[in-house]
Amino acid sequence: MEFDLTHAHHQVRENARIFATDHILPSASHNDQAEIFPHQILDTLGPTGMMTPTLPREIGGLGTDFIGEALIFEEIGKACSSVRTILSVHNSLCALTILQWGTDHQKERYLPALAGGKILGCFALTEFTAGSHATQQNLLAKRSVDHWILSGQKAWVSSGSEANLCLLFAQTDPQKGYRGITAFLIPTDTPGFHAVKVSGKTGLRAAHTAHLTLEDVEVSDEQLLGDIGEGFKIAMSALDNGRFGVAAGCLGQAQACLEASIAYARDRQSFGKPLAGHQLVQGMLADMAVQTETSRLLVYQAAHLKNKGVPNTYQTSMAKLHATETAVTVARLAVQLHGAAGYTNEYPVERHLRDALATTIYEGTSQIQKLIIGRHLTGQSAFA
Ligand code: COS
Repeated sequence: MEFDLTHAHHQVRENARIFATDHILPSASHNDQAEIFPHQILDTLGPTGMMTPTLPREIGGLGTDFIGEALIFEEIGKACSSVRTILSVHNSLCALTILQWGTDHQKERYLPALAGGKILGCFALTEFTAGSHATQQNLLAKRSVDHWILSGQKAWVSSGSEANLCLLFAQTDPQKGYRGITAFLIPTDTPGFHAVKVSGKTGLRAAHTAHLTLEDVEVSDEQLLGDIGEGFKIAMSALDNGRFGVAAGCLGQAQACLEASIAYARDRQSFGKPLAGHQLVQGMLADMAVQTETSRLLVYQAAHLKNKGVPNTYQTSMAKLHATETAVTVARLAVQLHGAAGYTNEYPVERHLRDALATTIYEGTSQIQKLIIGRHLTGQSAFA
């Protein structure tokens, strides 16, 4: 594995850092408090190609590789995990899945618009009774002459109330279990498609989450993504990309909390010297740094495998598990190190702590990641 970044990677990171500093960070706290979905930021981000980092330049992406994507998501995650969440769903779960599984017509129709930020994508797999147990899909797609009629509900869909295009999974043949699940591409303005924003979230408050209800939504065969019955495999392949983006964003959150803590510890005086001179504070910073750097290595390892196009579910789950749990631990230590001030929105660390809590739950909980890792190590499935 190559540890040095190329000149192009440095450039990608610098551009992402400048964008995040100039356009994302200034409104991150306000958008969080007021629950404002950052449409303006996305409008500015679209033309840069950074909304879909690995898509080719010809169709509006940035044309970088997965290390480049990790660098962008790290920089954006440092500034605002809500924006990074929106991008993870848009790029990793929606656009990249269309790139991998779509027909030429679907790619031509959707990818340039997704890449340029002209439309926003979301991903609807979870249901009220199908979270970790994702094979238990209840939303039904029934065949009717030459089209499909979809009815049922989806839960906890990131960007569900804001997106224009929904990659949605439905049961087309309940007798076949997960082999009866099929993926559909559905414009959210299709009659019968309803989204209701969830309120009262602890964190990621600028990244709106919605519950969806589909009432006899009519969908054509052209809107199938992949073949009938291939949906679960498509969902799992999408999550290999999604979990990677989450891990990279959480690396950014941990890095932000570490940097904020170092700055605070150097500045703040206690017992006649800077906090940074106290042994227990140095111990906290050392723990934060080691955990953060371990996340970085795991994210880069997963990126390296993705660049080679080889299976990476095991390494991606390790990166997701470690980086999300680390973001929580490091943000928690950062709040502690900042003392009472860290418990207010005067500093960004409390926002990072609230935001990080969601990342150990969405796109597969930490417990699910451990069971995927355990299955890889033992050959035994705890899900069977
Ligand atoms: N890429 C492509 N195909 C995959 C895959 C992957 N990463 N992982 C599994 N598959 C395929 C398998 O090959 C299998 O297909 P075949 O039977 O044709 O061989 C099929 O998918 C079923 O796989 P598996 O046996 O692993 O399914 P399980 O029921 O054991 O999966 C877990 C269990 C828990 C891993 C899965 O349900 C899961 O990831 N749950 C969490 C869901 C989640 O993250 N939800 C959040 C949604 S987004 S907020």
